[in-house]
Amino acid sequence: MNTPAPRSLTIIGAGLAGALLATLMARAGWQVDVFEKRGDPRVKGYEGGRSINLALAERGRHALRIADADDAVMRQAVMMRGRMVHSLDGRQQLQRYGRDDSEVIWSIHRGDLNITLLDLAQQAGARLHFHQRLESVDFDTRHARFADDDQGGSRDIPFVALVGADGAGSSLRAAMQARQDLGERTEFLDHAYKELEIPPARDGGFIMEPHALHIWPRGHYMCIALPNDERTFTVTLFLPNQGDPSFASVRSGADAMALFQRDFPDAVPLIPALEQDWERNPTGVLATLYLDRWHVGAQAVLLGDAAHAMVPFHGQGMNCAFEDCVSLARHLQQGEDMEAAFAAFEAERKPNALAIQEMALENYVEMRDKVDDSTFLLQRELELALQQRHPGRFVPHYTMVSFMRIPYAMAQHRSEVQRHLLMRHTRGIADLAGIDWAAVDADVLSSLPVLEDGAE
Ligand code: FAD
Ligand code: 8R5
Repeated sequence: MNTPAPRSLTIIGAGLAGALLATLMARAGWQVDVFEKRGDPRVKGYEGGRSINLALAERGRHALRIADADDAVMRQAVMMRGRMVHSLDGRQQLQRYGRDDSEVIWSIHRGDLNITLLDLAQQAGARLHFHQRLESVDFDTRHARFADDDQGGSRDIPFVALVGADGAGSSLRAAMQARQDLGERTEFLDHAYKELEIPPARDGGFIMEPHALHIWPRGHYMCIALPNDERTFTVTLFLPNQGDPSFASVRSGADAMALFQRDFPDAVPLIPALEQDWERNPTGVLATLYLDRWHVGAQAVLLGDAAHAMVPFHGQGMNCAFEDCVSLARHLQQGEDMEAAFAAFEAERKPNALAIQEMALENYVEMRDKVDDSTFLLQRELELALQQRHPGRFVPHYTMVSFMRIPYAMAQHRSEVQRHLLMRHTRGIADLAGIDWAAVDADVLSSLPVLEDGAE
């Protein structure tokens, strides 16, 4: 094979970010090759993890719109209007995420989404190579070695520049780290998760409210459930690794059943294969990955989970990865040389990735411990009232993260200011009637400038 031309990219990983970036760059006239260790999901059926649904929010949708993928993806999406909070006594209460049905998140099928994006990438002219696992990189001769886990054997492929879209366990990251210290650090959360399934009702419909993200908050742990378009729900139990209850104390399917009967009794009749699911499905680990550097010269750059894997509690991992793709594609097309484009991309995205990583960790405490707490609910009421009194100025935290495209770091900073304001003005007060509105309004006006959305 000849040395590839410039304006050429070799993308590692045909997952969510790899497939989207391939589409964007091939459309811009670049020569794009994508190497994926798994088989083509369009041929054999999806081999990915069993977790089939993901929450898509505005940041992700915006990126899909740029790639003309939004319509195809949204055809199978299930609207989630808010949190359906399940109390221990079985009561359910919907807490809306936004003002109306224009501010909602969407549950989408990971396999279908991946297939849609792969089709688009191919139509745009990207070449997709399956069963090609990146094994090693020779940065001096600019060759990457790929192993074929299906047929056996391996081959060396020349490259101009590599993009690591190969997920949290990135092989490209390991190869880059061997070449230059990336300052890699992984922080494991002392909690893990297990997935279980709720099948459709006897009549074939949804057995619970479909248009919500269900949460069973229980203090130090929680269950959630997201709807699938095939009328099932995927339930995820998040539990500490140590203590009681924990993955150390709940070991067998029978232990899990006992835990559910005690703490999630309304969910028990909905999960007929609870014990089998528990024993069959692997326990998932949760971690945050921090890097000081995302690129090595003009030769390689990381994005998505490979650069900044995060805990799932804000439902933003994919959304953030899609924003990365749009950003990298923009910098590459601006005509800068490859190294300048990688550096500008990293400078733009790294602070924002860090911000959503931190907010994701914080949202675990909110979901598992606060959503049924009266202080939190009063602060939430005040938040909504202030949104109405000061449109564009006081914007709720969840709205900035999920329904806007302002940089995550800006959302984080404003949320911090707002959180303190909400705490100050609700202290010792039982309901909104006790609020000193003049004082709150003055505080809002002095501490929160009007917010411009990050529309491009
Ligand atoms: P991936 O989608 O993981 O893709 C990586 C690809 O690289 C894979 O196809 C893999 O096979 C391939 N690969 C790996 N190693 C190699 C190699 N050596 N050579 C070649 N190919 C390789 N995010 C949200 O925004 N909302 C959610 O609701 C949400 N829910 C989630 C639920 C679960 C159970 C999990 C695990 C994650 C969830 N996320 C969610 C996070 C989201 O899945 C990730 O942030 C997103 O997939 C990152 O995209 P990526 O392309 O960087 O990585
Ligand atoms: N990821 C999500 C949210 C925020 C919901 C809220 C939370 C499961 C492994 Cl835990 C979680 C959210 O604040 O009310 N939006 O989308 C997705 C989440 O977990 C996903 C399904 C998950 C990794 C297991």
